[in-house]
Formats: sequence, C-alpha cells, structure tokens
Amino acid sequence: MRPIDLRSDTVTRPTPEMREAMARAEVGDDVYGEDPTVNRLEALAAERLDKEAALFVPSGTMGNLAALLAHCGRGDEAIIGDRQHTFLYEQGGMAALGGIMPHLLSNQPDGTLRLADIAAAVRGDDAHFPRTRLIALENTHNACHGVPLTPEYTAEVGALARCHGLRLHIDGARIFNAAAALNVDAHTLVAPADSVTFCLSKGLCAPVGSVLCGSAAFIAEARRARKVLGGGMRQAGILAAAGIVALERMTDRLREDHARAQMLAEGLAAIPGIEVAPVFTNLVYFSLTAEGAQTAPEVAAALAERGVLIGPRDARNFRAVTHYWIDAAAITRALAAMQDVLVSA
Ligand code: TLP
Repeated sequence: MRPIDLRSDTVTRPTPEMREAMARAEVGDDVYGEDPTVNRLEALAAERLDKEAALFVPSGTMGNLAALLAHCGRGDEAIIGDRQHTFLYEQGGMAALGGIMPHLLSNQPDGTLRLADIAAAVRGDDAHFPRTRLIALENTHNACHGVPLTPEYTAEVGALARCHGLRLHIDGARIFNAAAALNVDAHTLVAPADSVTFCLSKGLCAPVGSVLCGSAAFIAEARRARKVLGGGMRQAGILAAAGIVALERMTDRLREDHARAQMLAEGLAAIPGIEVAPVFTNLVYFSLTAEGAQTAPEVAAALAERGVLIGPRDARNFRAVTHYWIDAAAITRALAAMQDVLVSA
C-alpha cells in the first residue's frame, strides 16, 4: 500500500485529468514566447490574481528570487521576516545571487511584520545606508503554522510601502489556501502587492511549477531574471497544461484539506504526550510533551514503519500537511499509527 504521506503538500502527484491535459498539450518554444499552453496559463494566472501579466517558473524558490532580482539592484535592501521561507529556506539566494541585503524583522506569531517595525526599518537618504527597495510578506505563513494574512493587514503594508516609495512582494506559495480559509478571492489578498508568487505544485497538485504575477513592465524584467537563473524552459506547455487544470479545478477544494487538517489536529490533541498548535489551513504543527521518552525522529521512524510519513522538524516538533491525496480514511489510519507508536509502545 502507498504510504500516507503527510510530509508536505509538495508530494502531491498530478490528478488523472492533469495527466490527460499534459498528454494533449499544444507546445512551442516558450523562450521565444511561442508556447500556446504556457501563454494560456500565464494569462489565466494574471486574470485570477488581477495583475497585468504573469510568468511561469519552475519553482516557488525561483519565482521569489526572480521577483527580488527584478525589484532590487545589488546593494539594495529588502525588509523581510525572520521566519519567512525566502529568508529561511531559499539558500539566501537574494544575497548569494542578487547582492540584496535582507533587513530582518521579527515575524509575529500571526505571520505579520509590525507596521511600526517596518516603518522604523526604512532607511533614510544617506550615503552610509543601503537603499530600501522592497517589503516581502508570506501568505499563508508556513512557519507561523500556516496562518493566512488578512486583506486588511496587507492593505496597510501596501499603503506603508507606497508612502515610502517601496515595492511589496508576496510569497503566496499557498495564497489559494489563504483565500479559502478567509473566504475571499485570492486577488483581494494580493491587490496591494506589486508582485506575487504562487505555487501550482503544492496543494493544487500540479507536478511542477509556480507563477509570478505583476505589472507588464515588472514581468518583462522578471523574465530576464528567470533566463539568467537558467529557468527559460522550452516546450514547457506540457507542465503548464497541468497548471491550468490546477487553477481551474483545484482551488475551490482546498477547504477539504483544511477540514482534514482540523480532523488530524483534534485526533492528535486527544493522544497523551502530544501538544498541537492552532491550525488555520492545511499545516498541522505539533510537538511531543517533555515527559515522553521518544524523540521526534524516533517517532517519525516508527510511523514510517507503519506506512505514515510525517516530517520531524527537530527533537520534539513535527509538521504534518494535508492535501488532495489525504482523505478522511488516511487521517484515521495516521492517528491510529500515532496512538500505536506513542501510547501502545
Ligand atoms: N516549502 C516546502 C519546503 O521548502 C519547506 C514545504 O514543504 O513547505 N514559499 C513557501 C511559503 C514555501 O512553503 C515553499 C516550499 C516555497 C516558497 C518554495 O517552493 P519550491 O519548493 O517550489 O521552490
């Protein structure tokens, strides 16, 4: 039997409808702008997020980096939270490849950056200072338990950015999860932003790809950045075809993943020795209480033997992620395995 894989929503395999669309996809050379399926995906993405233009990229990491390279020059500064994916898990690409300096602020538990902290971080016009160019947010906020940022908060940051002549980028890898959780259209969540990256390859189930959206001039610049990063893909319509199905068919069902995450959280909370953090979307963060003898990697190994994959984050903490391929029966089996490992062992 296939394992119940709760390590991430990145493990999602394409749906049968996606495979069919991929097999039938019309293709051309996308570096020449001639792949009709990529062009269709980009137009659809721009329309869904109410931006002028869009760019298909191989990954969220590249989408964020291409955005930062398009917004900032070498030596410029980007204001970013200390728990954001771009700071923690993208190898410092902004600094390594872009010469962009991160100006780190503390992410609050609700995933926000305090407005006063942002305002205080903006540099004045002085030859001693780097130039502040950009504010970067993340929605949903992965490391802050998958919490969605509200349109009201984002509007406030957007206003602050405009007031200081700064750009606003949103890492919206899971923006459609945020939209589902808040019951709003995704475009209202990104309206104040100059650019947004979202992932097709996570909860939306496409095998590969993300889309970066923004103004036509910004996307032209980001297209250059994608090329120098090695992300100019040729007959990429094969992949974009799955992305179109992802956007047309998979966004409205994300609420089901959120309901399964709640179900998992409630079941875990009832098992002695487990503490569960609040759940907002499809990410369930939980920890082993201090009394237990087993470490998180030991528990994860015992679960894997029982056909359940969950990522330990350190000695005590885990993250479990629900997605299209996790149904209620899978949650029930995962909970039974956890009970077996922690209580019956
Ligand atoms: N996140 C992955 C891992 O890299 C941690 C995961 O399993 O959650 N932004 C956010 C908020 C993300 O969560 C991720 C991936 C990315 C960007 C990067 O996307 P990819 O993996 O397509 O480069």
